[in-house]
Amino acid sequence: MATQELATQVLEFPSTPEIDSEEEIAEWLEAFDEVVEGEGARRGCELLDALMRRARDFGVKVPVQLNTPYVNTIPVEEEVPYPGDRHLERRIKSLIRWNAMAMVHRQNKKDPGIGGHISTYSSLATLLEVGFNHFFHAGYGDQPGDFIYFQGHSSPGVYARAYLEGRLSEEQIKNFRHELRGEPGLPSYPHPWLLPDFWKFPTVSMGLGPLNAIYQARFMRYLENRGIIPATPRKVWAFVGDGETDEPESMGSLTLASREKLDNLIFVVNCNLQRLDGPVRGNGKIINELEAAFRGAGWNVIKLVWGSDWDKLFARDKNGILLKRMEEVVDGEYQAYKAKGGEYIRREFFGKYPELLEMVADMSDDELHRLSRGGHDPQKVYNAYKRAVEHRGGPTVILAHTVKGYGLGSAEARNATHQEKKLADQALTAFRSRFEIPIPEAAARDGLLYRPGEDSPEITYMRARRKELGGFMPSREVPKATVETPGMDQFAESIAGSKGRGVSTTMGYVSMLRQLLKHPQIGKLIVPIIPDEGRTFGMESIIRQVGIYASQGQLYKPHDVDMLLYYREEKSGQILEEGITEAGSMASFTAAGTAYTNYKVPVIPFFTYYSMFGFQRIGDMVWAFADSRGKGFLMGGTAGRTTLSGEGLQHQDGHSLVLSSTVPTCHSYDPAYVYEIAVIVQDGMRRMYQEGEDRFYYITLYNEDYAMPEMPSGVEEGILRGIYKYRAAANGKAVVQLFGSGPILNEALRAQEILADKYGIAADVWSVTSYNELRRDALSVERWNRLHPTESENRPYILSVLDGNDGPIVAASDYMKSVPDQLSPWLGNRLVTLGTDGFGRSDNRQHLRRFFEINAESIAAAALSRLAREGKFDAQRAQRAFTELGVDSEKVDAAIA
Ligand SMILES: Cc1ncc(C[n+]2csc(CCOP(=O)(O)OP(=O)(O)O)c2C)c(N)n1
Ligand SMILES: [Mg+2]
Repeated sequence: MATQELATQVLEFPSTPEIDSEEEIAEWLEAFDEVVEGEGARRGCELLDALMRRARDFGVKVPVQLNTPYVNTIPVEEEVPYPGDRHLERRIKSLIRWNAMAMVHRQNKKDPGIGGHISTYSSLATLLEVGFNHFFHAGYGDQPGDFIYFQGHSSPGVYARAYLEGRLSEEQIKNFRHELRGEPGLPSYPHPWLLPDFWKFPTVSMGLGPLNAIYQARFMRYLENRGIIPATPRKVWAFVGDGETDEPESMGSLTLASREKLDNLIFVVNCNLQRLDGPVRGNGKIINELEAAFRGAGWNVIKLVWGSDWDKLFARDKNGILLKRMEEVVDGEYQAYKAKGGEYIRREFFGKYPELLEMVADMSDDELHRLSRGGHDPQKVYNAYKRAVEHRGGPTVILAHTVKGYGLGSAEARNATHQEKKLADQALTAFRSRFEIPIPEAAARDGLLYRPGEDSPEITYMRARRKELGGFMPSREVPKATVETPGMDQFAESIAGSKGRGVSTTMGYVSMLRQLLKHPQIGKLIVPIIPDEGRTFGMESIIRQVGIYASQGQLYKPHDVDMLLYYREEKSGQILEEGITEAGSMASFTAAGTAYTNYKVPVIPFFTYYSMFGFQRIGDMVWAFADSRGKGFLMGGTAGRTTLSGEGLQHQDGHSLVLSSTVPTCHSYDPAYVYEIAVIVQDGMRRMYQEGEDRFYYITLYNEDYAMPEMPSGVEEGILRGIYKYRAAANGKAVVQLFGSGPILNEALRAQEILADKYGIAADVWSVTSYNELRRDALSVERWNRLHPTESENRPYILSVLDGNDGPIVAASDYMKSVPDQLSPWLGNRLVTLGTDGFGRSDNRQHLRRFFEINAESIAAAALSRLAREGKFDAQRAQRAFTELGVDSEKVDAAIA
């Protein structure tokens, strides 16, 4: 029968066999048993797999089975022996455990409330140590080695190892979480900003590590496929908390990793079954839940559930009763076993079935308590890592069963263990005995740090292992900046103006980008990133020019292939077209923006997106980007609450400039003209890539078309520092100063004409490219003045520019009033701010600007009103002006409407 016909007769898989088929089933099972017993489990698996495939060919509906039994994925007979010195490695690990615990304990005794964590690392120690001793490569040729995203809260363990290695001093360890004492200290968590030669990746905000790791692995392939770096066996390892997997960021991009066949990516989920408050899945099994999710997403899943001491019990388990019991028990119980000890385990776990009790009759309670979990057994961990490293064709996740607070006595596996900072005297001495720390009991009670002598077997071994693997980790290095960035001649077209043609700043930026991509030296270093908005921004020509990166090339003939601007995908494509994921795009921006240190290639990312869906949606990722000392350009397209017409409340952005101002290394600009963008981008590239400054940019881009003027002479400094006079009053000395930003500069210019023509008021117009830069300058000048009362005062840039320019200042932009208000401490009551506070509306620009009172008429009326208050203009005349100009004095306030 043809498959087609069969497919129409799809059969449901019966949950219970029919009575009359029992005999047949028994025969099949017998045959299967023979295969497994004779040729091993793997053969059985192959057989089943073949059967399933055949069933599918015949259209037989096969039930989806995403979970395997609650045992190790790697059967004991397939394990290879451990290659290291188990005894010495245990000694080393014990010392690290001790010092990690002691550094937190001591600090909290000395400075109660300073915090720190001891139970995350205690569960992770073996998983990290097997990696450090056998897997984590520090370098490949002249390329850096593996990338490791550590669980943020395990930092004390990573510090303690570096202390034993002699890389961190005792003084640093003693100043854990005391960074501000005039002595070298250590930050709480992985922060490249604070410890720039050590940490590479900030991970402590849950979910960002796993997401960034996926895109890092993908970006590595991108650089390889584009021929920018050589292909190496380098891996990205991400150590993730099981609680952390609740974050949508952790799990949201799993399919990208399998789709892109990222076999350079390994997740290790530390399944200690607990998060901060209590169990992760008390009523279920986090390992199984994650297994199904990862397998469903196409990952290679390695369950690492049980330690080697269970193997002999499995060997005794002829009828599967042990496994049955393991399947029955939920995580809340597994946690309780570790918290309550051997007698409880015997009664509650093994006691359920007489055969099970019998199975462990010869074991003491203590032995039952010590029956280990996979993530604490170096032999099992080694084998899982080996499999993961050797796996080809896709990413691997290792689900490692561990115990939170392992070895911490009464804190082990308790709900409160995450918050535990100090141990009682008795717990400290018990820890010392259990892990054989060679210090006197009294010293143990004080939580003394302990480092064996330089020539001790432990230190010698650690160093030798790291030498073999290429050096110490983590470690962050920044090569000296060598890029010669282009001068303004590169931007000739952008500063020439549009010769009267209406263009938007977005269009101007896109052609600037197109030119940059052609630059002989830096062209190939540009990384354009877009989350499915290329057409919105008119970037089709760039797609045609440099292609979209597609690891598989283009497996189809695009329908528009005959057109000039067809959808071009290729293996060496330059654009990262991420699809609809701002978080994923930001992760790519992070990988690209830190490539200057992580890959030693100074690529220059331009991430162009819908400004509304930037800072407010992925602000935490931007913060981590800054911590990473990331560089590049965030380009906020479709900016402005009133310039993006029609789209309404959820799309119209009037506040990203408020949010961007909160990030210390982010330099925000709100340019009106294309030449302003050119000056900012040119200088930004120079500062970041030629001078090596740790900074990045946020630049708004608007979609309103108007004539772009040619760049006037001498405005560069003003553009960069935040303000310059664009057009002075035509007749007489100005009595009012009008500040405009973005397209609202045009409204200010129109207001200037209205004031002059209708009311005889002379006004100057200024383009304010960055209130935030002006504020930062003023704050720093003011601080200096405060700290040096005997010296003569310096003046903030904004005040020196305004010298001799009198009268009230009306500042209008397409952003919230708090943006210009950043300058109020220095402009005092001269400042009148107009802005777009409140929710957006669906209408056109004209109506939107009237509604938000930022149109030319509102600006002019505001100027007259202020002049009237100052006695410089007749108040009645000012009130009439509102009516004449169509500004409704009794209209509802957009800020609250
Ligand atoms: C985004 C975010 N939310 C909350 C926290 C606070 N927090 C720190 S650790 C933690 C629990 C972590 O549990 P898990 O991921 O299971 O790690 P474990 O310590 O158990 O290994 C929480 C909620 C955080 N660091 N980041
Ligand atoms: Mg956990």
